[in-house]
This record gives sequence, structure tokens and C-alpha cells, in this order.
Amino acid sequence: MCQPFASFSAHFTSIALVFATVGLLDAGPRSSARDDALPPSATAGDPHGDCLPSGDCCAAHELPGCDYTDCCLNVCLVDPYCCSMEWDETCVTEAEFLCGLLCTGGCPSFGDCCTSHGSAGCDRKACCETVCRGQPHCCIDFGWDERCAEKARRDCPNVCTCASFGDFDDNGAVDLSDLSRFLNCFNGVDGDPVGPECACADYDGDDRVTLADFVAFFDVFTAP
Ligand SMILES: [Ca+2]
Ligand SMILES: [Ca+2]
Repeated sequence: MCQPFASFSAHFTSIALVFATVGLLDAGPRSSARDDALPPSATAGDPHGDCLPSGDCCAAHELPGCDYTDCCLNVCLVDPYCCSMEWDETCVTEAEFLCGLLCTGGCPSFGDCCTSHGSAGCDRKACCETVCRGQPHCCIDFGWDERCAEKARRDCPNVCTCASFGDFDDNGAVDLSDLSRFLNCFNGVDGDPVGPECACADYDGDDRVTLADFVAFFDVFTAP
């Protein structure tokens, strides 16, 4: 089941070791204050601390380690601070670089969230983030497989139960009639969750019909 990431992880572990050995990543964003906080025994290339499931690898948190063990090991091999002190923004950046995680900055990507495809992430931002938060492999280079699509179909109903975005009356055009329906559902910048009658106007899949959805609607609006 996890073979693709296992080999990917091993590959990047090797790269990380090489980078650590030649000091390429040491020249990155790590501050001296950050390095000074480390125990003397913690050096790059020398695993230190634990990869405990302490939080999302894509989000800074106060405890060391992160939930995606393979990725955590890759990061902490190069940057022991992340497994000794805290998982800070630098660790998040390193997770994106070393593990291929798109994290939140990588969503939306390309491809239909509701079906498997050959690239990482998918085209509906909130749905993409929801799926990758629970299954990080969906946001690495090996792609959005059937497990990711299945999770999207389960967790992003507003995205996966609507055939095509914009043509709400299914007459083959995204026109004023659809605009009128969209505006009836629009509920502001940070609106409340919408009911099933407006589910198909929620483009990004965050359960709300907001400005982001309006921008997506405007993109497909073709006729007056
Ligand atoms: Ca229409
Ligand atoms: Ca939305």
C-alpha cells in the first residue's frame, strides 16, 4: 500500500544525508539562535529526538516531531531542531522540500479531486487541504490515487456530488440564470456553512460560498 512513498522516502533520505554531509541545507534559513537552542549532541545527519505524532507536518506547532513519520525522519535527519525543540515554520518549509509535501501552499493543484490522477493535490483548494491533512501522500509527487479520491468523495461532498461547477441549471451554459442562483447562495467573505441547496456553488469545498467561489464562478461565466 505504501510502497511508492517508502521508496520516495528512502530516496529523499539519501538526498538529505548527502545535503547534510556537504552542508547545503545548513546554509539555509536556520538561525544561529535556533542552532544554539539545540543539545550539543544534536547535529545534522545525526538523528536526534523523536518523531512523535505531535501535529501536522504542514503546520508549525510547539511540540517536536510531526504526524507523518517518514517525512519527520527525513526532516530531522537534516534539521535536529524539529525533533528536539519544536516543529516550527522552518520545519514546515523543510517538510515541503524534503518530503515533497505540498502543504497548504500547494493546494489547489491540478486534477479532479474526486477521481484518481497522476499529479499531487487537486483543483479544489479546501478539499485538497482536507484530504492531504489526513493522507499526506496525496500531496506528494506520486499523486492523487484512488484512496485520495475516495476520501475526497467522502469528505468533500460539495465538490464531488456536483457534476460541473457554474452550470447550476444544467442547460449547457454558465449564464445570468446561473449567476442569479450563485448570488442567492453567496454568503460573504467568511460566511456560514451553506445548506444542500447551495452545495454546488461551493467550488473549493469549504462548505461556504464566499469570495473564492465567486472568483471561480467568474472564471467559467461565459454568457450574459
Ligand atoms: Ca446554466
Ligand atoms: Ca467555498
